[in-house]
Amino acid sequence: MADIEEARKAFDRYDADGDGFITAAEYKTAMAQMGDWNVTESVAEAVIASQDTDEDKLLSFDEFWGHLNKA
Ligand SMILES: [Ca+2]
Ligand SMILES: [Ca+2]
Repeated sequence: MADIEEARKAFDRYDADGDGFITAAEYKTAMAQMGDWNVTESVAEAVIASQDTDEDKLLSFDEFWGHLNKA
């Protein structure tokens, strides 16, 4: 069971504009800031798609949290 406070902090790090959704571009930028330059646009899109249960190309906190608890 993941910690929801920690998950929220991690989510906020990815959600650069704070609109409550992580886009592929935000994910890519956040990974680059953490030093992972291997995450290209298409890798970021694949990561978002793998967790995006309603398929709107955006990762909501519920989807992010659901994925953590599935792992
Ligand atoms: Ca956002
Ligand atoms: Ca979604």
